[in-house]
Amino acid sequence: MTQSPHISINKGIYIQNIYSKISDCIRDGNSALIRKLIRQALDGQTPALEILNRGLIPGMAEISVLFKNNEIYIPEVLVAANAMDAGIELLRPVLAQNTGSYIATVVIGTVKGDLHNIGKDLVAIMLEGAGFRVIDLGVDVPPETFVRAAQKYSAQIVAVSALLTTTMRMMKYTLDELQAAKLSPHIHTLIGGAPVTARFAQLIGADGYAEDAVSAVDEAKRLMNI
Ligand code: B12
Repeated sequence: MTQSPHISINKGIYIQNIYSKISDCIRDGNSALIRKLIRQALDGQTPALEILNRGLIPGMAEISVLFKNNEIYIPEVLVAANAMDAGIELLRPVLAQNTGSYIATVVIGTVKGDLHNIGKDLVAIMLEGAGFRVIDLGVDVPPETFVRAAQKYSAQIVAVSALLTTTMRMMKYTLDELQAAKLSPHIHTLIGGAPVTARFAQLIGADGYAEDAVSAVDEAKRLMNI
């Protein structure tokens, strides 16, 4: 039976409403309500990626603008980041589902001196969902820890995140350490984070760059010749 146009328009408005409520929850730091809304949306068969891209990400983008304009401060940003994390945790099992066999192993982390984890976590989740084995080293990761993990897990890709202009240079040190370690076979490096550009990636000799989590998957596949 085909759905009546009224029902589908109403459903569209309802979903749109959920997206904007999810965004509001990020701003208000309301983790409890965000969990409830995401469960509702998932129960209603809303794709997890849509919830991420149309609810959570715009919510965090709003926070970024408010923070930049000094309309909110670190404590509010932290509360918003916690709500974002609460939402991501619910989407993780859906986004990171994979078939069981791995394309390749990726070691990922945020560079030393940098505590931003949200974007790096999203990249990790999307890579996992696309069939990569992901070893997440967390935040504030020194170059030598990247090298040791790459060796230990026989990684094919090392993915490095930085969100501060002051920690971008740590990406170069990390890549230099990886190169100096002469790991064999050659490890591909993939970098990203809000201040990072393709030009910067080229400048420091990274093999790949992506501006968001979805294109990070394409870029990782390109590096693996898939
Ligand atoms: C949340 C946040 C925080 C939170 C972090 C909480 C957490 N658990 O992560 C807290 C409050 C702790 C924080 C602290 C600080 N922050 Co802050 N923070 C932000 C904010 C508002 C949002 C970042 C975020 O989560 N975005 C959402 C995610 C989804 O986007 P994303 O991180 O960009 O990730 C995407 C892409 O970049 C890409 N990507 C990310 N990583 C990778 C990795 C790879 C391999 C690839 C391929 C792609 C990729 O894919 C992701 C998904 O699509 C940004 C604003 C901004 N415009 O970025 C400021 C911002 C990054 N912070 C800033 C500053 C200044 C700080 C502090 C120095 C503030 C202070 N005075 O203490 C401290 C630094 C602490 C430290 N040592 O790291 C500045 C940086 C300015 C600069 N030019 O360097 C920004 C830009 C805000 C601003 N406009 O002033 N911050």
